[in-house]
Amino acid sequence: MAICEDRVIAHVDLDAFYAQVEMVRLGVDEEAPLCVQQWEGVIAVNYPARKRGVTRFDKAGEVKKKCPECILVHVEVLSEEQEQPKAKVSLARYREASARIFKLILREIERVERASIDEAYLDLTDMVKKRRGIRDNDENLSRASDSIILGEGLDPSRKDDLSLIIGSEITSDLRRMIREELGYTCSAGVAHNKTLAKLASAMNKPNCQTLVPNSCVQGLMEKLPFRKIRQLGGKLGGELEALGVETAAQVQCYNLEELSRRFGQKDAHFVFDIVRGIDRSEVVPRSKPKSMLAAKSLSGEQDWDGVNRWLRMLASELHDRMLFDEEVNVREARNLVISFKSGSVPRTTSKTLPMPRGQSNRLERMLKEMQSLLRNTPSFSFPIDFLGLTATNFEDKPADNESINKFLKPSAPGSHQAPIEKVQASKNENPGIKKWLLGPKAPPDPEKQAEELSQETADFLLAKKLQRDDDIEASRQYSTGKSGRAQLKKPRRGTIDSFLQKAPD
Ligand code: DCP
Ligand code: CA
Repeated sequence: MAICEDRVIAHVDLDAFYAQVEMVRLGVDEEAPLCVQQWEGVIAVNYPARKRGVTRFDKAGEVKKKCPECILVHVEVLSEEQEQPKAKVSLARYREASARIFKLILREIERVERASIDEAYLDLTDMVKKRRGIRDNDENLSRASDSIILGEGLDPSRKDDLSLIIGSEITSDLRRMIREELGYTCSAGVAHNKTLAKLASAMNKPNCQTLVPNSCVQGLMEKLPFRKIRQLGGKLGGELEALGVETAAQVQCYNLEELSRRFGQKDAHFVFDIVRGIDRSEVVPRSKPKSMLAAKSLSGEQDWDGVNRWLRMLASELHDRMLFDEEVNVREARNLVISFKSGSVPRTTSKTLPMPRGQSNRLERMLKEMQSLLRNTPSFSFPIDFLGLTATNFEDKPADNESINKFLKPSAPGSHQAPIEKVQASKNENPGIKKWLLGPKAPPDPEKQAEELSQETADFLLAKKLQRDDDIEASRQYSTGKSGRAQLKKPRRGTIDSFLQKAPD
């Protein structure tokens, strides 16, 4: 099969991310069960709590029943009113932690694509090539340090396997740095493309990395439900399902002609390749969010007083984040998208405004312009069930030599990290920063961007959900020991088995 690729790609995913952020912030013991709570729901569960049967679908009360010693930390609430319908939560702590992590990753790795708040793809190809040149005769290369290897093992005399071993060393070093400097554990997949790396990173959580040699890919596809492949989680996957197939290998039975008839040529080629573990998509250097959304589902606001109160709260949150972003990423949003849902209309409507320029008095100017726009929009009618504000269309600002690094300076695990207020206090210093990464400019259509953002979120959640059920089954029979001999390996620390047995989280 023509999957042999020269590239080495890693996918890094923080373990129980929000929960770890709270553990580090509060100095909680690593073995202590902890969940992050948002009102009555649970949004992150650490691994000690998962061991005790707690899942992300539990309510706070159920968590306490299952695990009375579990520490429940509520996400930050912005308003003084602590009641759900009146208050707005803030995810600033997690965004800040994410910024620190990406800063560290970018210090070590050149080509980084931010996939979500706690996930990144790394293209290690060039780094691997450089190291390979000086390490050809290094006997230690027969091992892949602390990784679980899928399939028949690795053969260091093969160029592709050797690259994977070196890639695993780089990834392992990076994970150690994240752990030692910031206090967080993460898991990783190392493979020859993004899709395989992403599949692998979830296989042996927490705090472990999994390698996907080319030789194991067909075996993996034999058992892999194709829905677990990130890009086949959505509509395309649904259409494939209608064919009555379940595994990636079953989809391989359809030739290109048949697939083209059903899905059109472009999708057919994509499906044909992906179910064989072939993915040519590039790691697109990008470490900054494409847009920023502050939103709230409402219980039918009936008048302007209620709507204005929410507009102010959302705009204020968005504005704080913009200030932080302007300093860290040296760029400014050019557009402001207001999205709303009126009770009588089934769809969400979005309207775009130019973002008021300059920081002085900007929050008030944003509010004034939004109110005026909504008052002149006939489809804006009470009751209002949803309001969302998106900052989009970012443009780089000229950088100066000052740096925001002080705000992102790692703090020792357990210590308090720089609060976001510090960043606001410095807003007039106009600091510059060495750009984190030269990424492509945001696409020009802000409404499309807002749509993409919500689609991204939906895809992300769906992909996560699908990932968690039983895809690891497919890999379980293809793990080997470090000897490289084929065997049905009992994974280190039983991580795959426990992952398989646990309730979906
Ligand atoms: N998150 C959320 N609501 C969801 C899914 C996730 O608020 N439905 C937040 C909390 C998570 C963070 O996003 O900590 C990252 O999501 P992940 O799906 O990566 O889950 P975790 O990092 O918590 O766990 P894992 O170790 O399985 O990656
Ligand atoms: Ca995660």
